[in-house]
Amino acid sequence: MSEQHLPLTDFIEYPQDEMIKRAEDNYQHVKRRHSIRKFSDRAVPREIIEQCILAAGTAPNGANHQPWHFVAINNPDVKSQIREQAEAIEQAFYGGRGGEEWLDNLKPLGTNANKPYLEHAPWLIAVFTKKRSEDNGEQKQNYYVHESVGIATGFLLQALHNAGLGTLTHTPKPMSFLSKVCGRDNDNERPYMLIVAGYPAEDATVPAHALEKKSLEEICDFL
Ligand code: IYR
Repeated sequence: MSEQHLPLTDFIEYPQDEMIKRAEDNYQHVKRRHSIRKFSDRAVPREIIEQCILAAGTAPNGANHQPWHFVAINNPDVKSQIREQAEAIEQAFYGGRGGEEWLDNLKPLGTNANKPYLEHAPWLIAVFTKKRSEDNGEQKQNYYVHESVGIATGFLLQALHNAGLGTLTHTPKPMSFLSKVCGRDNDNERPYMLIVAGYPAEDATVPAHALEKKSLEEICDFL
């Protein structure tokens, strides 16, 4: 493809005081995103999920090959298959497979092998990485696949939160069952993460431990 550039016309410049306000407001907004594990079964329109996945698809990525695929699941039968298989894996994990240190580190979160939210939440979004992408029937190599899909998943979580939905990242280990359930069991794609999205249940809680965030000094140096 030949190199063609277009003028940047959609960048918005704000006065500096407004930039500070926007940065602060965004921090206040994103810090209200919490991983929740009790979801309401209230329906969420598909259009909201579509817009959030479109937002995820704008993430910066290697050579713009967009090495991701999303499977948005609302079907109760598919959700119950996912719950059943995820719980079997988590039973092995919590039964000892996770190892003593990991299981100890999870205690403050109060998580266990029961995952009712995989059925209760209206939407599960399975995120897949792709080693190669197709371009006019041609296979092309993808680059920085994990970095790219990680950023896209971050965009997706932010979009879902911004739309007013509760979210949870779920990574049962191993996750290969998701490939089969989602019909993407091939040599090219691997499950990366499962995102749960919906309204929080009325009695949803946040573990106190999860609210302890490192200070700016701890996470950042300015040189
Ligand atoms: N996948 C398990 C265990 C788990 C692991 C981490 I690291 C967490 O931050 C939370 C849970 C589960 O979902 O219970």
